[in-house]
Amino acid sequence: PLSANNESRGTLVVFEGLDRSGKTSQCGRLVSYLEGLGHSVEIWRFPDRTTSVGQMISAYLTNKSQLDDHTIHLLFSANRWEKRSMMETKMKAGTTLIVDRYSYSGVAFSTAKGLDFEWCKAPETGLIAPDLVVYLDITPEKAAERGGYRGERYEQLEFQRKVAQHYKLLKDSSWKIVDACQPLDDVEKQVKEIVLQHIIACQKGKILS
Ligand code: DGP
Ligand code: NA
Ligand code: NA
Repeated sequence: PLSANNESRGTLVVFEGLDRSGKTSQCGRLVSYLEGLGHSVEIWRFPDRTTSVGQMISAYLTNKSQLDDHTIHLLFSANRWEKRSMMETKMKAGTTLIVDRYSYSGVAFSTAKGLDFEWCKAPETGLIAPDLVVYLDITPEKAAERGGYRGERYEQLEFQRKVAQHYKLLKDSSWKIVDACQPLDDVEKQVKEIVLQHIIACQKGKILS
């Protein structure tokens, strides 16, 4: 695993939250902001639907295929694993990665279906640990009101309620929770502050060590 003190290592920032919590647009705004400040930064997302594993996931999410709950869980995990070495390469080169969903989605969505917590966590072990997780906190009802559900498999209010409950069990010391019911510009401002502070703290830690 990558050490947090690796000299020129980029920072791994993960965004999590329910569907329609605003992750994708906040990630975009944040990356533009950091680029503007001269940071080396890239936006990533999981699932990455461009790979062959990702295409199987996409077919499942759009209800074009049926898969056993355990099988799709492992495919989501495999999709993160197939990107691991590229993530490591980028981070070692000093690039900060802003990632739209990661292992917490894997565990929250599958445990919401009733799968065992430890079983769900196991295949995530050994992936690069995030330095910071920004959780965009929105009630399932507010998220549904925003509209824009694309009719994908998990985009239903009742299921999103379960996902929200399971996300709450995953919160750890790497998490910063942002109230995503606020106007988008306020969310953006808070996200920028939190992430920039964290990147600067990580860099200071590296210089001092
Ligand atoms: P997105 O492209 O961010 O809208 O994600 C697609 C859907 O897949 C969304 O409902 C969240 C869900 N999802 C993302 N990652 C995982 C995962 O690792 N496991 C499971 N079961 N669902 C996931
Ligand atoms: Na979605
Ligand atoms: Na999204």
